[in-house]
Amino acid sequence: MKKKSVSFRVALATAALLVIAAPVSAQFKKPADAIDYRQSAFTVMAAHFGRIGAVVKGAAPYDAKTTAANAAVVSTLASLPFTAFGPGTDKGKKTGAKPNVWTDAAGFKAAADKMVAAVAKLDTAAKSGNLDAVKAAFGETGKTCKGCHDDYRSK
Ligand code: ASC
Repeated sequence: MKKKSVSFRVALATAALLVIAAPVSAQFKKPADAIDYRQSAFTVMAAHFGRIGAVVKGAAPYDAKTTAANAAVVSTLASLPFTAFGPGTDKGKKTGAKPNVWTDAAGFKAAADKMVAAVAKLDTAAKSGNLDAVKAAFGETGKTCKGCHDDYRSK
């Protein structure tokens, strides 16, 4: 193999560092990839949020450890979808996002932040092992999901 020059090595190391340091938001090749990513994150969140919902509604037994694990998943994922609503990701594949996600970006961000904050409280409540606290936090979180759906997502 041909020996690589020092400048080539430096360039390679710099590129590798840039990749590691890049924010998650910058890593989509095309709009459809961003849409897939955010929809996938929402799908997994909804699955785990729904499992907590079944407990809250009494349709499934309360197991503190399982509920805490579900809340931890939701909490880990909560902020991820919002890295994937960048400019130009309003099309490229079917999306339920309304145009005001982009025309009212500040409002959308505020709604997202509310959800993320509510999810953090749900996570804390789930870790406490107190079902009443989980129920209350679940209800508050659900309101923030609905608020964003009402305003920024087409039915
Ligand atoms: C869910 C889920 C949502 C929210 C929302 C709450 O379980 O998938 O998107 O709750 O329906 O109003």
